[in-house]
Amino acid sequence: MHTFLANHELADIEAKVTAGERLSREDGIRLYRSPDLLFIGYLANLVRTRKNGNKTYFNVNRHINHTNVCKNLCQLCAFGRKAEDPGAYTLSLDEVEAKARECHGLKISEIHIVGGLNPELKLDYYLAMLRRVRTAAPNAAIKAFTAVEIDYLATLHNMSLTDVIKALREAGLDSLPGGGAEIFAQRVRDIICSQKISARRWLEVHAAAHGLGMKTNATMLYGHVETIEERIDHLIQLRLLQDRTGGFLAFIPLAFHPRNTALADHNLSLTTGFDDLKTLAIARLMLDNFDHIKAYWVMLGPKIAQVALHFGADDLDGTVVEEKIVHEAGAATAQMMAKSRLINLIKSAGKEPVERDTLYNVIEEGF
Ligand code: V47
Repeated sequence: MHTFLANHELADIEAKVTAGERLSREDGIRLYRSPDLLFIGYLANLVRTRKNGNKTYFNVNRHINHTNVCKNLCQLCAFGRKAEDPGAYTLSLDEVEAKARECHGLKISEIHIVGGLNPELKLDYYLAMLRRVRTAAPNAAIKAFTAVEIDYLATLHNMSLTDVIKALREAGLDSLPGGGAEIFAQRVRDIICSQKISARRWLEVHAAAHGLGMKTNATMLYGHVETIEERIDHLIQLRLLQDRTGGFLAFIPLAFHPRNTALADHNLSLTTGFDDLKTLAIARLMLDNFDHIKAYWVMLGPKIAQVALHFGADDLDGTVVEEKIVHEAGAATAQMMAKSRLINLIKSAGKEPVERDTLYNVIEEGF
């Protein structure tokens, strides 16, 4: 058997990875405690290559954030506003439709819609929005509404999660994005998002979507007050749900940006490149039943996102267009990336760019 270093402190984990065996909670914690980033990256790259070869997926997408008015106002978030605050906004259906219409000419294959929990907006607004976007951009899949928004609608209208998701799907919804998961440990949620739904409810929403055959994504917000153990426990809970349903498409680690949030004075700094790459790599190793690990350049910066393609990530998201959530929290990245630049980042990392749709069907390759 080929080994990187036979007497390495992580040699037993390497043996498990090469044999395709599942890593334990303890293995995950040991990986985090090890400073040997290159070794961890090497292991993650083995798995990445086994699952996706040399391909790196990307999609041509755009974001629409229909409102920043939110009743939760999570401590981690710089985007949400009270209705009466300066800068609070809610897009009219005409405005949302106009943004979707722009996508048609731009060959955008996915529209990512999320917003705050605005008490003025009821299910009829969401259904009308989906119908209008579907008509305005018939070739784009609609990935919309985090588990937090789905729960909000179900509670507001006293409906089951399944009935809400069914109604949204009939109006045009294709999949759910992975936001709102944060860190599942309640200790952490009490500090960073005390008003948000519990971990259990987040997982219930995704299970309900999967039960209807709808695919979803999963995220983890890291780099604030969580411990390494809480990160690994988060990954293990996702892995358990994926064992049950198989409904997750991709996992996206989200690097916390403290500026303009209520956590800004907790003495938190931006995540380091070292932690970003280690987290991506450990996610790739722990989430053995996820096909895709996404590097989100908006939060990582394009340079770390590119290097991440050798540390377990096989997907580089995306053209994006008009990202607001992390830019309100001080992200220094641009608000969009041209398709040609994404392709260049992937090719110059020695990987093969593959343009994909929401479900990872190939739209174009051989760039
Ligand atoms: O839910 C909020 C996070 C998420 C901050 O599914 C913050 O394909 C960092 O979920 N610093 C929204 N992060 C983004 C998201 C996402 C992004 C790209 C692709 C997909 C996908 C999903 O961003 C929120 C929250 O977890 N967030 N505030 C902040 N200050």
